[in-house]
Amino acid sequence: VEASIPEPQRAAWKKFTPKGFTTPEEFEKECVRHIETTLARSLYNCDEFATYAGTALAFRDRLVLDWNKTQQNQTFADQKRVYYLSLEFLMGRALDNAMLNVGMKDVAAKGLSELGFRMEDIVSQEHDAALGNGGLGRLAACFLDSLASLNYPAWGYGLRYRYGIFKQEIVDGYQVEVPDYWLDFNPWEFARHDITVDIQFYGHVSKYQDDNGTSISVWEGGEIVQAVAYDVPVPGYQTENTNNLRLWASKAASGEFDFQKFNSGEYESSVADQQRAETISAVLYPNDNLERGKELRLKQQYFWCAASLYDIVRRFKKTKRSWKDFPTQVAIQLNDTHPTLAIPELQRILVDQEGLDWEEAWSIVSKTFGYTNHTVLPEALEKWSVPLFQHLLPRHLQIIYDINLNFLHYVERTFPKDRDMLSRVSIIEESNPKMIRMAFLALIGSHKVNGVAELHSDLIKTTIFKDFVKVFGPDKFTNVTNGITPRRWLHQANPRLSELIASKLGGHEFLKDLTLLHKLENYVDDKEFRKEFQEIKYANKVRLAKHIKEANGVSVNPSALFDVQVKRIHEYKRQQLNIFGVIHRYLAIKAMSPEERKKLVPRVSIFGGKAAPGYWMAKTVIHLINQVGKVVNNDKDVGDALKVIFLEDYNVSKAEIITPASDISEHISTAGTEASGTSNMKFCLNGGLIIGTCDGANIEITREIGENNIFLFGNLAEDVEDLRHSHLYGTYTLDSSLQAVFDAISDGMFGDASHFSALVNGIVEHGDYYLVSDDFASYCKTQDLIDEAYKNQEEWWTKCITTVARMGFFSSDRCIDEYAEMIWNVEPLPPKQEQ
Ligand code: GL7
Repeated sequence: VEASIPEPQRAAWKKFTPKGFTTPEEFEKECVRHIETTLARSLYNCDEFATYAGTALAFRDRLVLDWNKTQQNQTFADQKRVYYLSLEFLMGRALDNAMLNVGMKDVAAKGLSELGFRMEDIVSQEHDAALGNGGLGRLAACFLDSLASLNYPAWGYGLRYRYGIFKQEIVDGYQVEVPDYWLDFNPWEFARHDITVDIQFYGHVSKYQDDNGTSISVWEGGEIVQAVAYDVPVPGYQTENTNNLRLWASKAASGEFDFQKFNSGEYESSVADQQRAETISAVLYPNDNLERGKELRLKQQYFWCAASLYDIVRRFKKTKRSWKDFPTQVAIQLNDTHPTLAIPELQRILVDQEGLDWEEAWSIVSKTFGYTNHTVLPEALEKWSVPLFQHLLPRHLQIIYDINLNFLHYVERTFPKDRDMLSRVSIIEESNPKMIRMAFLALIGSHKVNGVAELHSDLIKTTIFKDFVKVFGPDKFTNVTNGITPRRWLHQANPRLSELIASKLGGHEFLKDLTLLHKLENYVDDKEFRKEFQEIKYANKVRLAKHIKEANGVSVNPSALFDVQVKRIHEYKRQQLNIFGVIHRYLAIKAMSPEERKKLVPRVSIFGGKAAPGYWMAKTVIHLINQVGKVVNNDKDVGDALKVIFLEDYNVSKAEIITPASDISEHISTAGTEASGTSNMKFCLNGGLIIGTCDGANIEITREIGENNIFLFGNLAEDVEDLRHSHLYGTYTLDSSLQAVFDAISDGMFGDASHFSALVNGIVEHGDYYLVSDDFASYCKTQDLIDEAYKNQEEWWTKCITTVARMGFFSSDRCIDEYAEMIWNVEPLPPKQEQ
């Protein structure tokens, strides 16, 4: 390809390709140029936002150059690529990350200060890219960072929502949702108006005979919506490698604008059709661990899968290889079941459009996909009704039926005696209406299925996929324990700690190989190091206290023990257990003499997280936390001994402030419910300890850091079933201190008790599904142990430092290498050296 361009042209191009800046002066020049010419602003109306924009555009120029080279390099190398399909990418802010990855933050900071601005103020102007709900979406973002940093040829595919996850406001103690329109100014995306795909919906299937007399199915009629590509560069850390995240936006297809209507004066309704097409990618569904079976959601899924598959197939076809090479050139990872439609879609492309026979096509399809399961919660498992499917995607329904038929024939032959097996493993659930079980389709159409922590990967094999282990054998199932990127969650969020570590380890190499952290164990007893470590934690707490003062108007003491639970609000995550514990503590304080109170370890209980807008119980929990805060924070008897804070609108950029400031964080889900959790890893990496149940990745964290460095409590996953049973059918008495908490609530101590009756009754009368009462005593006892441990400051800091030193395993780099080796079979592609 290169040779086809004449030398003089190449030389001219090379001569004029921008080189990018390296000094503060060069950065300033680029920044000012963008402010003046791209934004049409000047010295006299240049505020912090304009300066953010100028800075972002200057760095974008730099990323784009690397990105162009990377894409060209990947095309020429013609090796296997990974495609990560995810409906959510919770990216957060991009500028700080770009500056650090390129290694030019200091240069920019110097330049900015010469222009009269502080780096911190500029960085905080950026709007979070919040195209995700919680852990699942953030994991996808960490994976992109690792894929780029490790030089894997990889693309992310997602949807370009016009509205990301809603903004949360707290009004009178209640959550109010405000739309997150985030695209006013987004310098990080490139609209590719030339890269479009027509996506079909509805219609019917007709059968025809081709020239050889074989029957072919043709999907006809219905409507067409256009997918337009928006590309986002994803820079790697200290590498030129810059990958692509392609997000699809929906638009009315070009032929779709109804000129008939237009000419007959129905201009408005013609525009309305246009808008209807655009609603497909308009909004992120705000549910975490819950599926609601809405038609528009299914439309989103197909729209995105079909556009991505078309794109992937188009790229493959350019290589002129034969179809059997497809699985050796293409690995597609399904982030949960949301992209499962990609499986029947690829089968449809191969059979209906490319003319392969069914068996050959299926052998290609089922070697291409890998499926990651992220939850065993029954309410989160996707099922779509057959009538809805029939209406929206008639051809795909036929294909799914055929996949199922072939599969069931195989099962029948293999297990002729187990007559119930067929209905248990069928993709179609024989309910009314019939339902398509997406997890089964994903599993059957993939060559590997993985869970996200050891316990979770074991659980899927004994619960939801038990029969499939018999059918396919255990080797189809594997585990990849989640991880986090140390670039964002240590280097960016906690720069002082990152520098301290670098000063002891002889550089920042640990940010690329996190296992190097183990060398910090040599400094556990080093006085200077300990002092510095403590000072950093204190400074981070001061920063959070400042934020709390600004946001909540409450003064908190930075020397108090900061106890943090920030994550989506969900009954299984048990924020209710935490707030009941806080009430218990409050009652205890009230019963003490002033002398006794003085001996207490002062505590700040910090909560944050969004409730799904339709999740009433979760909203009640938020309300209770705020009501408790109102009472406790204004009680003169309590003073510094206890403060209760609910931080509004928890998101990635707030997490970057909160995580480094925690002393103890709570990961207290009912055992067996949290697939992994990833914020647990972030807190430990930042030198905070955790209180947790034996659930998800807490178990592996314990194994790595040692039992002495974590506060575990509560029942085990294996006991949950029996405990639930005994609530419903056994004799059972409520723990007396929990009873006292409930009495305080029903006495109206925190306002109108009727507001909270469902929360209490769920435990007292309706079986306590999440086993709050079973774990309450053990939880409170463990909180007391934490107070005791905190009093022994020397030992406390030893635990914190040891924890950091032992967190090397939880880098998302390790995850990505595991996926690459066990599932994708792809190799890194280092950037080409400049000649
Ligand atoms: C989740 C799990 O709940 C969470 O434990 C896990 O860490 C995360 C990433 O694997 O995936 N599953 C899920 O449906 N959501 C999650 O965050 C929304």
